[in-house]
This record gives sequence, C-alpha cells and structure tokens, in this order.
Amino acid sequence: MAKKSRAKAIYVLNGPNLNLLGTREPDVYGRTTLSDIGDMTAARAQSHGYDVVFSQSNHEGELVEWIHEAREAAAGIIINAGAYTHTSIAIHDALRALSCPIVEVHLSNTFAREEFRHHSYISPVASGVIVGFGANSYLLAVDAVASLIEEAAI
Ligand code: CA2
Repeated sequence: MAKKSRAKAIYVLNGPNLNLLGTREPDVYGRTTLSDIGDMTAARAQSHGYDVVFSQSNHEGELVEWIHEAREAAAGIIINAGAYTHTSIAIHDALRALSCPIVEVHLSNTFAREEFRHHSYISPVASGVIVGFGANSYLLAVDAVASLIEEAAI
C-alpha cells in the first residue's frame, strides 16, 4: 500500500533561465525540460510519501518570497538557484532563516566549469550539495532531502 502523504511538501525551487532547459545548450544541460524534471521529482517524492511544490522564477525577489513561504509550508527544500547561486546574498539570507533540510542541486558540474561558478552563496547554508548528474541530480536530491527529513523526525 502507498505511504500516506504528509501535510508538508518538499519545495523544489528553480532560478533564472532554467525554464529554457531542453531548448538550448543540450551539451551542458541535457535535453530534459524543466517540466519533465518537475514530473520526475514529483513521482520520486511520492515514492517517499511527499508532495512537491515545484516552481521556477527569473526574479530574485520571487525566489526569496517562496523561501519565506517554505518556512511554514515545507518539510524540506531543494534549490537550484541558477546563476543566483553565485551572486545572491538575498537568497543566502532567506535560506538561513529556514529550519528544515536544504539540498542545493545543479545539473552541471559547476566545479568543472568557469571559475565564477565555483563559488556558491547557497552551499554554506545547505545541508548538502548535489552537482553534475544532469536531471538525475534532482532525483538524488529528493532521496537526500527525504532521508534528512526522516532523520530529523527520529
Ligand atoms: O548546472 C546548473 O544547474 C546551474 O545552476 C545552471 C545555471 C548556471 O548559471 C549555474 O552556474 C549552474 C544556468 C541555468 C540556465 O539554463 C539554461 C538552459 C538552457 C539554455 C540556456 C540556459
């Protein structure tokens, strides 16, 4: 029998330009669209008994607002902040205010790319980081966040 869904969802937040996935730069980001990734993560989260709130924005302030919402509504958060990863103190500060597990995720191996992608403002406030596995990074992140939520509940 399927596990019953818990009240709180896993928030999966995506930053700027990730809406373009699957349309350009397939050599770097693959051919899977963000909508496909949304479906895959929802199915994986369901297998752990969680619903997913999956969102994307090109606007830093909107991402900050969703992180504030997650303070009450999320059991855990997965975030691919896109280029804001490397620039945003606002997203760093918003994440600091969360008490639930935070998993930072990237499609590409940012450490094998340009130097400006090597620094992340998200990593110091994340429980863990998953980079470089393409769309599969999101599935690994769901497994990771689900186990962190379970551990915290013990
Ligand atoms: O590898 C990742 O997941 C990134 O977060 C993707 C960001 C990049 O700025 C980070 O350094 C690493 C960029 C997302 C833009 O995605 C596009 C997809 C297709 C075409 C153009 C951009």
